[in-house]
Amino acid sequence: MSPVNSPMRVQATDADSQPERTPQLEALYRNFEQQLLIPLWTEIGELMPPHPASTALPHLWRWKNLLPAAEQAGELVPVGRGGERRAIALANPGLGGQPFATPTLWAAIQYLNPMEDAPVHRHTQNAFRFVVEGEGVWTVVNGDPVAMRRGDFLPQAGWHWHGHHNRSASAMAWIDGLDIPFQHYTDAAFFEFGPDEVDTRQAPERSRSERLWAHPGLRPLTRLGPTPATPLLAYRWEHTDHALSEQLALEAGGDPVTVEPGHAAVRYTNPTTGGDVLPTLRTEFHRLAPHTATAAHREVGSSVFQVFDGTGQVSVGEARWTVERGDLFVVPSWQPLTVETESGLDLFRFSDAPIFERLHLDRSHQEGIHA
Ligand code: 1HN
Repeated sequence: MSPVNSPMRVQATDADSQPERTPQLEALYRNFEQQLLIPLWTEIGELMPPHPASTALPHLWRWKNLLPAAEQAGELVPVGRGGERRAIALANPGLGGQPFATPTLWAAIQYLNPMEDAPVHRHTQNAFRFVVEGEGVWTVVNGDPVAMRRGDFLPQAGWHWHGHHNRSASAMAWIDGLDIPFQHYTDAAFFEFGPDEVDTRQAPERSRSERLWAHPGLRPLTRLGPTPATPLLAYRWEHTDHALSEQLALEAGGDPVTVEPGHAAVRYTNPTTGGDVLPTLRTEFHRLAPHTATAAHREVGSSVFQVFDGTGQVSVGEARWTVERGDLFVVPSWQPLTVETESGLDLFRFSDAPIFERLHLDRSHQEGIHA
């Protein structure tokens, strides 16, 4: 049914403002339809909502279901040129069956068996890996082999060559985040295959990027200019963990350094700018101390969270879940989020916030604070 003839669409606007459906008006609407014209007066409710009303839904994917599905894919589906990656995308139930977690964000679980290689390619989409368990895979980004271990965050900017290798005795799974939906809607994406030869150099303990960039507050004098994406290819768990435990320890000593009581948080940043690691993606790690509840918070733009450790209760809009290690959930634009935990909870988060900030469309609201 076409939009103009759809009773749903007309009801979405103020029915009193709609003209009487005379035969002449029906004829005009048919004429519009034939000419591919749509009058604003039947559409305005949906196009100009009083606040963001995402069709994306709050949704939870449980790691205990995701991981066995990825393992089965590991048995049944080879990885190689063409398919490129054994990545299984989270498809938001409000987004019409597309492989999109939110209107802007892709999230997937990726799985690589022992001795497997995911071939080299590059694309304009910005990407990262986050590892919730396991090790043994390394990713080679523009020729720099980078080991992947539990808790590590590995950004990889658009148009960088990359392939993944597993030469260990065990299979490994991790999550991928990319800005694929955003680049798809905006017709911005390019893709190229890389060489088929496999680069089997085992990743050293520290990648070249870490040897250059992973020294707090210090940068090479030959690399003083800003770069749009971070040159550091691995943010190691020991640093993230330590930064968060220090915030909570300082707070316990009376120093108000946390975002709210019991809630420590860090943002992964580009050391050349202090801004977000990737032009379109913001990534953060949040740690809630035991017996903590956050205030309800909402913001323009969407997020995906993965539980790294602990258990808790999460509510997003009308949805409420008990979450545990590995679980992934989606927070659509402007839906209020609250998190509570008795045991303590570690959460990795990624969002599209840099896009909205750069366009001055960012807005947020925290319970008790008037933004
Ligand atoms: C990709 O290159 C990776 O490099 C993961 O691991 C997921 C999804 C769509 C297109 C390219 C990766 C991807 C992807």
